[in-house]
Parts: sequence; structure tokens; C-alpha cells
Amino acid sequence: MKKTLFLSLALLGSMAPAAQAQVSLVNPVPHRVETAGTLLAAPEAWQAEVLKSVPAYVGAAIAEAGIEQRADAPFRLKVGTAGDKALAKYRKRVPAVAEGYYLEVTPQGAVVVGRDGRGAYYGVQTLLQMMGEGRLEVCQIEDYPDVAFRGSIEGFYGRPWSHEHRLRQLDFYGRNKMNVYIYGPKDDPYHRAHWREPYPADEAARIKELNERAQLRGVHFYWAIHPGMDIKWTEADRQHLVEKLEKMYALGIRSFAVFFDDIWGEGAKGENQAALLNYVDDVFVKKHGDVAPLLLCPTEYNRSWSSDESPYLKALGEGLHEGIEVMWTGNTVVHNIYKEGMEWINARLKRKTYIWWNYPVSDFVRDRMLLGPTYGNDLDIAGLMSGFVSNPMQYAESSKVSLYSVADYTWNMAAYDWKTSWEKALKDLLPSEASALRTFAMYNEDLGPNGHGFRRDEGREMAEDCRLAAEGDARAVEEMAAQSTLLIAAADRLLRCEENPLLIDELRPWLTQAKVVAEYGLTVCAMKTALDNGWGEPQFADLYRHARDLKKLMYDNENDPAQLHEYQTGTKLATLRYLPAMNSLFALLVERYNRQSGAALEVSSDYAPFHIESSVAQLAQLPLVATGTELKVTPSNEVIKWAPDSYFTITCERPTRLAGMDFNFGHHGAAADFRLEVREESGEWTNIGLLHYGDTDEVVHTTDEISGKVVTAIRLTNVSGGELQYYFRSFRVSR
Ligand code: 14T
Repeated sequence: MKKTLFLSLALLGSMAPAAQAQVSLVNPVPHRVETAGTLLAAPEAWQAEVLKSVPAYVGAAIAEAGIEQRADAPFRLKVGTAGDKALAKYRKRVPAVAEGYYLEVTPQGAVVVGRDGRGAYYGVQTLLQMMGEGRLEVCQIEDYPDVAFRGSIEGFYGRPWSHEHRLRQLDFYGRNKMNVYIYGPKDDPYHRAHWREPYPADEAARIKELNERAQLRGVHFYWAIHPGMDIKWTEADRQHLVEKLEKMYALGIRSFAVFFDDIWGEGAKGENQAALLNYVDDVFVKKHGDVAPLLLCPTEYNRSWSSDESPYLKALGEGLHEGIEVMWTGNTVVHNIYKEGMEWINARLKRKTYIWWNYPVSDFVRDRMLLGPTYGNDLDIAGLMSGFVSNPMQYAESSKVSLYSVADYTWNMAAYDWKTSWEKALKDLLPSEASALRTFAMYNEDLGPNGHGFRRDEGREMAEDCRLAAEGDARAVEEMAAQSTLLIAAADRLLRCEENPLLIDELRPWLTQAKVVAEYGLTVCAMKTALDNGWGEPQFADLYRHARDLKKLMYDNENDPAQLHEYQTGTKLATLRYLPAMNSLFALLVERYNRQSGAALEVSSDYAPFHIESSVAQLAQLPLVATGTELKVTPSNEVIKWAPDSYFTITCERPTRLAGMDFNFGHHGAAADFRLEVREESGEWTNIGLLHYGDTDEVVHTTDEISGKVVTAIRLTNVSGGELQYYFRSFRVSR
């Protein structure tokens, strides 16, 4: 793109300062642009002519654009496809790639020529985006997607997106040239747990409406089914599957996916999965003739769960009909996508893999809001994949920060610039408060320590100031104080912003928390001023107490049920650089104060009344939530491997009176595999009996002896003598 721009500037001999002013608004970044930067006023009315070769939804998009259609308007818009005779003179400028388009803007009007219907739709989107801010730019654009299938997979654990959110997503995908939405929320019972059962009428009607909206936006609506948890490889279950798919077909769905992720046992057999998919391909896809190629999410869906000679992948690669697409998350479950890994998996599956990118999904770090830039995937792998979809957060609007850039990356990979794309995404999501959103987002990027080891470089822009402020450097501390005030200002502006209420509702717990976090930072910075000026008692001590109280408020915020979203456990931000820097500064100042004045103030500002300790790595990092009378451990999506004698302990900073407790590891009989002990104030460990209520109860309950005990720790130990593999569905203590 840059090259062409250079060339055209040289040819025209002008250096118009506004070159590409309007084109730069377009997402994704177009491939080939020729412009001299000549700006026009965007037309308020036009004569739009949409040729018959173009599907009706393109005409609808033009009609909805808010520009008056008037027979005597001087600006003419013509939209067609490469086959139209009337547009023959443009034909050779239309890229020979599905969904490509050519767009030409002159002072007299605009012409859009699509390679196909969707190409025409995308050309219109480019034109409409270029008209932002009341201007338009004279230009010629040849554009096309790098990756054939681009979009999202609603595939997370947690509360599925609402209908309203899904409709808004589909609109967003259309505008940003994404053509895939895969419907596969883990917590929709008709997708997974009760896959054989048909949707009730009202839910079926909503899915039908979603599919219709998707068609209007050029989006393939994939309906996914997840039968692997209890499928039997029998004729009966084969029929159950096809019957369910037929029901969805009758609603108008034409794209289907079958998921076998996160299962084991019978359902996980590669040959059987391949045979089933081939069967569905024969009796369903080919029979209808208008259904898209099937999409499979395999059980070994990432390299760390597979091997060079994996018989499973071999069974799929050799067994699956040509044309059936297979999904893949990369080298691990949550990982950036690299060229070497793409080549590895493509060779085994004998096809171009369809990437399921597990970002910005946050179902394994539920206390996080992920608003950072989208970076890290290789930029030379477009030709190695058949599709690329992002698994987003349970927070639909907030996920658009990342999805905007996924659209950009998958369309024009070589030109992808994550910084610019991020800035544009923030402006697109909240035009009136983009800078406040940017400030806030700088502190909401990293995932914190997590089982998948996926991290983000949060606060890169303040790295140096954080490092120096932690050592007490005066200028850096001043800088951090100013940054803290900016964060408070940003949070307040967003809290009172009315432009996108759905977004603000999602962000609210983190916005509230951001203000406390920033107030803490400000207070620590003020402690330095107090100490430098020799204020001593009572001012330094007051600030010191305030800083520690704010830590307690942060903790209370994290555990306040009124502030938490469903499934959310805690509200963390600024944990990679900002808070550690402020914590170090706090400790340094308090030590200095203690030394100078002979005081013995506690040097740490940490407030955490309960901690987890565990020899099981998968459990050691799980967050704890402590509401009024309840203490809950965040459930895990994973199967937990308990080595023999491994333990899980909750420790209490202060003696705590227990009322009761229970846990659910998804298995009747688990009561016999574990020993539960509490540590009493004397330091002595006491055994507590465990039992199930009834013959099928999965919950493990304690005997009454626990009630009223005052304890400093609770410990659960695997005493079965062997390794245990259990879910970790819940772990609750009431006090
Ligand atoms: F199918 C997959 F490609 C996939 O990623 N499956 C799930 C997905 O639904 C979830 O949102 C994502 C992030 O947590 O990871 C997968 O879920 C897991 C991952 C694990 F490592 C579930 C259990 C695991 F042990």
C-alpha cells in the first residue's frame, strides 16, 4: 500500500498534507490505495444505482446509510459486480479474489465493483467509512481479504452473549468485513449438555433471527453442536445428530460445526469422529447442496496436547473428507499463532487449518477485562490458514477492541500494525471518549499469572517511570502521580459517558476499581512528598493509613457481589507494572520513615485475609472470592490432576468461625478420596468427616462437627493412594 501511495504522489507531483486522511479511517486497512489526498465534502444526497447482480442486502445497506436518495443529486453512486456489462471498463481493476472489490471516488461520484456480492458489500462499507467526519477523498482502491474466513467463535465458558449483543456483533462484523460468526457457547444446554434436544420455540426463533441478521451483514452464521461429552458411536446417536442439524437447517442455518473439545473417553476417538463427520457430510451436507463445508473442532486442538506421530491427528488427516475444515488453537490452548506451528499442523491434517484463537477470551482469568492491543501473531501466515476466528470475552462490547483488530489482521496481514489498529478500535468503539477509554485500557491488558501462561505487556508506555518510581526517583514519582490523576479522570468520564451504555455496564466493576487503584497510587506518591518535607506525624501516618485502607477497599470491591458480573470473580487491573511499582515505593517510604522516626509501621500494604496454597499447580493460582459470609474458590474449566497425597489449603490471616462447607468435583464418590482437616487456633489439625447425600449426589458435604469451629486453615488432601482426575466445579466455605 505504501509503495502505491508513493508512486501516485510522485506521479501527481503533489504532497497534499491530508493524503489518505479519509482512507485512514477505513478498517481493515485496504490493500492497494491510490490517492492524491484531494478532499471533498461528503455528499448529503446521492443518486444511487445498484445493479441487479448485487444481492438485496447491499442495496439495503446503502439505503440505511443515512444519505438521501435524490434523482437530481449531483453525486452518483453505482454499485455492481465484475460480471456487469455496464461496468466492463473497471473489470480489470477488480482483484481476482473472492470478496474483493474495486472502489473509485471522483468529485462526480463513486463506483463500487465487487468480485461477487459480498465484495460489493465490502466496497460500500469502505466508501461509508471514508465518509466519516463529513469528508470524502478522491481515490482508487483495489482491495480483497487475505484469509477467506474471518470472525469470531462464541466458544467461551460463562454467561452466553445476549440476543441484543449478538445482533450488535453481527452489525459490527459487517462493517469491519468479517464474514464468520460461530455460535458455540459452552453454557447453552442445546449446544452441549443436551445436544440431542431441540430448542424450545422461543429460542429457536431467536437463532433464526440471528441467522437472518447475519445474512444481511454478509456473515456466515455457523451453528455448532458439541456432542462429545456423552455421544455413543451408535446408529441411534448418528440419527440424533442429523435430526438436530435438520431442525437447524429448517430454521435457515446453512453453516455447521461439530465440536469435540474438552472431552475424553469414548467421544475422543479420532476414527469415530472422522467417520461421523463424513457421514454427516454425505447424508446432510451433500444431500442439501446448499450447506457450507463442515467445520470440526478436534479433541487434540493444540500442539501441546498432541505429538509428532499422533494417531489421532493422523486419523483426521487421512480419514476426513476433503473440504471438511479443522480448527486449531496453535502451539498450546492459548497461544499466538506462528508460521512453524501452522506448517506442522497443516502437514498432519493435510489441509489448511482453521484457527481458533483464544484471545481475548477471559474465562480462565475471570477477574480481568482485556482491552489491550492485539499483537503477537505472525504476519506471513495468511496463506497457511483457511480461516481465523477469535474466541472473545463474555463481555461482547468490550471484546470489540480486539475483534476490530482481528478484522484488520485477517484482511491485510502484511500491513497489520497493532498500535494503529488499537487506536482506531478505541475511536470506533467510543468516539466521544476515545482518549479516556485509551487511558483506562492501558491498565487493563495483562491476564496475570494463569495456567495457560499467556501474558500481555501491560503498561509498556510507562515502563521506565514505573521502574524509577519504585526506587523513589522524584521525577518519576511526580509523573506517576499525574498518571494516577489521569486514570481517575478517565474512569469518571467513562462512568458518566452515555454514548455506549452496554459497554460502560460491562466495564463498570473495573472502572470503580480503577478509581481506588489510582487513589492508592496518588496516596503513595503523596507519602513521598510528606517524607521529603519532613512532615512526620500525623501527616505521614495519615497517608500511610489511607493507602492501607484503600487496599482494603480494593479487596472489598473485588468481593462485593453487587459489583460483580455473573461468573466474574474479582476485579483486577494495573497488576503488571503500575501496582507493583506503587507497592515497592510504599515499602521503601515506610522503611525510610521507620528508620528516621524509630516507628515500626507494617512495611507491606497488602490486604488479603485468605490465601490458597496447593501442591497442585492448576489450583494454586485460582482466585478466591470472599463475600459477606461465603468464601468461594473460582471454578476451573480444566480437569484437575491430583497427584497422590497432593493437597489444597485455604489459610486465614485471622481465626475464622466456620458455619459449614461443601465442594463439587463432578463425581459421586469423591468423598472417599479426600481427607478434610481444619487447623484450630491451637495449631492442631482436626479431621472433618465427608459424605454425599444419596446415591447420585456429586456434592461432597461435611459432617456437622465443622459448624462453629474457629480455624486458621482448611486443608483437603488426596488420600486415595493414586492420581485423581476430577473437575473443580465449586468449593464453598460459609462462615
Ligand atoms: F475448542 C477449543 F479450541 C477451545 O479452546 N476450547 C476451550 C474454550 O471453550 C475456552 O474458552 C478456552 C479458553 O479457556 O479454552 C478451551 O477450554 C479449556 C482449555 C483447557 F486447557 C478447557 C479445559 C482445559 F483444560
